[in-house]
Amino acid sequence: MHKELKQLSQNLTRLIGRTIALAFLFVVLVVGTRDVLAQEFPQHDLRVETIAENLDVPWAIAFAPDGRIFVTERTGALQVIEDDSLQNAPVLKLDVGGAEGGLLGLTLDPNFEENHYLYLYYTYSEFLSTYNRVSRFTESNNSVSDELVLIDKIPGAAIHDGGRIKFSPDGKLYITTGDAANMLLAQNLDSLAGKILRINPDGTIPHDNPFADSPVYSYGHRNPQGLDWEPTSGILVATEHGPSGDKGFARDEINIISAGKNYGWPEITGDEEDPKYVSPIFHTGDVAWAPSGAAFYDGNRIPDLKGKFLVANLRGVHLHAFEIDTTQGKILSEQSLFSGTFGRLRDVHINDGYIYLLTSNQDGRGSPRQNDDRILKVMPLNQGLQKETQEETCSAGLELVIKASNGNPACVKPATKLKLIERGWARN
Ligand SMILES: [Ca+2]
Repeated sequence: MHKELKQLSQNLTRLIGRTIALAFLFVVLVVGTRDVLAQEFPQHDLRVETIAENLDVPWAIAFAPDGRIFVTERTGALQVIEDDSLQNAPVLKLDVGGAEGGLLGLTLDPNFEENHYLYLYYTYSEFLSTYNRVSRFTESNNSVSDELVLIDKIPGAAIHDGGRIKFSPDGKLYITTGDAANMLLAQNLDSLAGKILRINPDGTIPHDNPFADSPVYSYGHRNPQGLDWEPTSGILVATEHGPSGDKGFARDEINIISAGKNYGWPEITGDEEDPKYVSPIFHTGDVAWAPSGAAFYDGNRIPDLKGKFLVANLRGVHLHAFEIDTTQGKILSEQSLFSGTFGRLRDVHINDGYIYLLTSNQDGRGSPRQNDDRILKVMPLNQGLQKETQEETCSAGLELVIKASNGNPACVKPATKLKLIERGWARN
């Protein structure tokens, strides 16, 4: 009897042990899988999904009107995501130089649907020198050709290569350049280093630039890597890496950029003031955030972030949201999102009211997680849950089409919609 009881007790213990192990496995499998696919942030009413992974230091992202997503990898490849999947073959593979330089900025022509022009900023080596250039390519069927160099011999180095390119609302191409590890160049108006440049889309110099026959728009910058225009005022705001590497204090900056102004590097930093220079409207003091890409949130899907200036931070491992009074140059409020969750963030981009983030944990300064680097899509918390039933809506000025091949919805310009339907790519 005792023996049977002992046996029964042993069996029960084993059964409980297995049940616990199975339950644990279930939690690991289910929660683990969920962790890769989507993460919820109830405190912000947000949900984050991974839309591409195993990228190699993604640096900039651009959305074509036909639904394709282009992304640069710093190591030299331009990749494309089509039908929700990262294509095997890169659009372009460039031989790049410059350690922390490489294939950096990317933007599409505002009239991409007509001309298929795609712009890239990249670092290259020539003999013993390192330079950066901005080139225009023509895209066709996920490949590019006909490189036209728009601006060349921007001083480059292993660090401080700038690299963000963006079209302004008035159709000029803006380019951020770093001081190429030579701080004196930032104050030299004859050098393209440590500047924000402004050119026409064909590489010529706009007649209304602040310095005659010069692409220089503003100067005295150390290493700006993010910029965007406030949608309501049209005011340009830029992020800039402060001198944690040169001077031992961080002082990463947010600047309001005006034509022809001098932003002080390396003469003043932080709260220092001098009538010759423009001081930042915000700096990070002793803490290095290493701010990179930035974008004003102009969508409607996430009302809490409406109008806010979002900044992707590398060393700060978070997304920062600033409410800025741009005409007064004052920060009204600020908040930190996703702190530490995704690691280093290189860029933030808004498309159709969603926020896209690029992680940068493979860049040699981070701790890569499983499936890094990734492209993340930030959406309202309830969006994913209601995906099946919720009717798709598009932002103002865009219309909904259904892709013929897979039934997926897409938001496009009305003129594009007609063309896509004509080509049989989409149906109503
Ligand atoms: Ca400054």
